[in-house]
Amino acid sequence: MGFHADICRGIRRLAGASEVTIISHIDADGIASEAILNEACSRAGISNRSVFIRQLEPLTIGLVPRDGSLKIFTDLGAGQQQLLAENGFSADEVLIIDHHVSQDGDVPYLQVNCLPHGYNKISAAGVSYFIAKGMDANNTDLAKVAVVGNVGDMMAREDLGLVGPAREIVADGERRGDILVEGKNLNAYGISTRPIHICLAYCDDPFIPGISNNVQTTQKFLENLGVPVRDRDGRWLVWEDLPREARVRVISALVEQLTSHGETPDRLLAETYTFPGEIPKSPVRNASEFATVLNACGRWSKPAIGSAICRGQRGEALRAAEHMLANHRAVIRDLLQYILEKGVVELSHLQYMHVGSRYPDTVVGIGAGMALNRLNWEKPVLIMCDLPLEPSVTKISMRTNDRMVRRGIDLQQVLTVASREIGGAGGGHRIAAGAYIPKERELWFVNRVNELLSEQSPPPAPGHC
Ligand SMILES: [Mn+2]
Repeated sequence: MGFHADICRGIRRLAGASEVTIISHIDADGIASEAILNEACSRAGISNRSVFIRQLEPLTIGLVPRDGSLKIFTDLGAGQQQLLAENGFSADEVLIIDHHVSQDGDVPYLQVNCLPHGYNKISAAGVSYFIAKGMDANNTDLAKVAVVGNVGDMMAREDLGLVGPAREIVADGERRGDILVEGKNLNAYGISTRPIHICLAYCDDPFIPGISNNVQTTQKFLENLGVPVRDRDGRWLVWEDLPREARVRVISALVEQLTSHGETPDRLLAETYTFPGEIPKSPVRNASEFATVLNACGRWSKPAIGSAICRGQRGEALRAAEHMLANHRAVIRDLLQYILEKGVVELSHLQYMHVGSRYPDTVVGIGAGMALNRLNWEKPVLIMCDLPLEPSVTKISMRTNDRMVRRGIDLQQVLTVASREIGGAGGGHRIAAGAYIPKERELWFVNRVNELLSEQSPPPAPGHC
């Protein structure tokens, strides 16, 4: 059966329901998926309600209502089918819309999942979008939200733009005028909201020698190029403000900066998705910044606000989200500082540390990713943290980068294998993954992960140090 046939079956199941419960994940992709399905159901006159959960596991399954509604699990569920079966959910009351690795259980649930069909560059919001579009062709106004979910789940990262079936979503949004697609724009976060020198200095993919992590030098670099960093009223300019000619000048200089340091400029440019319907400099003006807004809502336990923003609410909802975003950034800055100051323990193929219960477990992975940019990028970072509600469990967050993934590192695999060996559970993606393990096995676990990483690493090339 093809992906398209699965989508059609999902549409039939959904369109036949009179009442729906959407169970979704609290990250950007989960919130975007929920918003798309929520909107599609509401427009079709299907009564629906939503439940957001951090992870589908024995502790949270009780949040899924036992009623006559069709339970749509989105951005989760594929890997937890046995859990659903064990909890007595029947095949005809469940629809799974996911993009994670699927694990069959005792009950054959209807699943719309791109992954078994070989599409690993579409997120749950993308799959949800195809269902919504199939229900009603007018739902293509949700393409923008689907792109946000895909970008939030790093689907555009490796190829510097969305690829495969996700191109259809981009094209739908572009055709409607909802998405401005720029093929070769600066591959940096914050092109709509951050002062240009900050935007460039925070760029870590690619790492630009002399620019990355160097705000003051970057401001001088721009001034030397004759590129203004402030407008006539003294306000900081953002990348989006720059005329094309000035952008070209900056990019040429950055290419030179990279090549003169023996680095390739391959990752300097990427396709970007800007939303012309949003106010310039708004935090929802482009896909990657919009995704951060959703992540902030999820991580501060207000996913419904993120969903409302996806469904078009602004005003109070956006103000609340901006407040969470500011909070989110302050905590992450603090966490990053803590990791760098306290220092990681280095093993042969891994660097790790334990942050205890100082930070909410939902931001630890982001901190790990940011810390990696300041640490030895060849060794994946593993951060452990306590879970206040579950003292016997330790949460693990791991991050690596594209270069290591290209060399064969797969964090999803090492965490799945190592946690399974001690009765824990792990999952995620090659570049970013997480796990829950018994607290008393922490030391054993980091050594086992180190060992598994060493098996994935090719022997060092001659002359490599
Ligand atoms: Mn996802």
